[in-house]
Amino acid sequence: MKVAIVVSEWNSDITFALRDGAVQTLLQHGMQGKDIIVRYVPGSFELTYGAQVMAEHIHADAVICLGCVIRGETPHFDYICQAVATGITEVSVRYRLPVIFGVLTTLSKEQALERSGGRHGNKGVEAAVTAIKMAAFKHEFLNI
Ligand code: DLZ
Repeated sequence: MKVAIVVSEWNSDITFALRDGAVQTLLQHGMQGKDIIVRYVPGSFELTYGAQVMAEHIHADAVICLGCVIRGETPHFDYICQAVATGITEVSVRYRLPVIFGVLTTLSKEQALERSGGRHGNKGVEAAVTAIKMAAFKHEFLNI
């Protein structure tokens, strides 16, 4: 299995914690480091393009998109969230590839911290588990 991870550098204290949670989870489930490809984009808005490039150039079983958009700090919060949600869905449909939405969309930095290794867990871990499940789902039908 091969998994590509696209990480937004905006709010990197949060997104790098999501990345670490995702990578650690994939390793714990038996993946090897060489099969986990991590690349970075400037902000969550660019996750769609990042996912598309990964889908085109890496023969991955799933792509995980990790980002963090904070409403209080982001005047065009709704546009970014809507764009990335729609964008990565389109990549998933177009390339017939599981593309996982690991983007925190929170009201405050505190809420983001709680979901990137705090009391609400780590969304990166959840994204990795979802990627594994969806890759297995895909393989089940490829083998029929
Ligand atoms: C510009 C911007 C702002 C204000 N806030 C965020 C944010 O909270 N989270 C995030 O991931 N990115 C943010 N960005 C950057 C945009 O995603 C994008 O990188 C720029 O608009 C350039 O296209």
